[in-house]
Amino acid sequence: MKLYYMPGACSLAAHIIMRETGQTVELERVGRDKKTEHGENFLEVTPKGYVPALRMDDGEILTENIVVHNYLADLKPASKLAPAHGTKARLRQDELAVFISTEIHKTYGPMFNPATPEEARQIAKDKLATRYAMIEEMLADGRPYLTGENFATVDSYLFTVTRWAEPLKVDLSRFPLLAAFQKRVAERPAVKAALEAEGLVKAA
Ligand SMILES: N[C@@H](CCC(=O)N[C@@H](CS)C(=O)NCC(=O)O)C(=O)O
Repeated sequence: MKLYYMPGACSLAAHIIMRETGQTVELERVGRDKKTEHGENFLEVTPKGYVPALRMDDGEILTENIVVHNYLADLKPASKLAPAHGTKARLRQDELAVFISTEIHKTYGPMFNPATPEEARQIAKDKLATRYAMIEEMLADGRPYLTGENFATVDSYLFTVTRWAEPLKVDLSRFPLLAAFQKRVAERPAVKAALEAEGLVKAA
């Protein structure tokens, strides 16, 4: 399997999941010009032009974060990154994944565009504050990860998008449990390895 990625983009979540589940990690970096590091035209890989895109072993391309995350986790159920299909636990995890995607990930999106005016940035920041308050509330019972004791796909996703707060000047200082969560996830060996492989931290 090959993961098309951009360093530090949302594709980091799938990358972490591949490492957490012990799958062989083949990475292909995509540039802003939509050319990959080995000269592929990324728009021919996926006309959406978005990472993550996963080239599966049968050669087909899979896109959309949540679907890619669940596919990778379901390949390795023993890793327990996603509960079994058809269970209430899976339903709740999927609910959370969609919340992270539509309410958090996609709220950051416009802030990456230098043309987005300050007023729109502030609206996005205010919305993020209300969404992160809900995450903080979830963590208030002392659970280490979003769904409880086990690291799951949604933890990888939340960690990845929340890394953008600092460069985009989103103030998360009101959320100490979230800060502890980010630190906890960053300390996982698979996460460290993914961050190093994408050049986001220096190798220890
Ligand atoms: N609907 C897609 C969106 C993925 C997405 O937003 N990818 C961003 C990186 S986080 C991207 O590839 N942006 C490149 C661009 O806008 O040209 C999903 O949920 O997977």
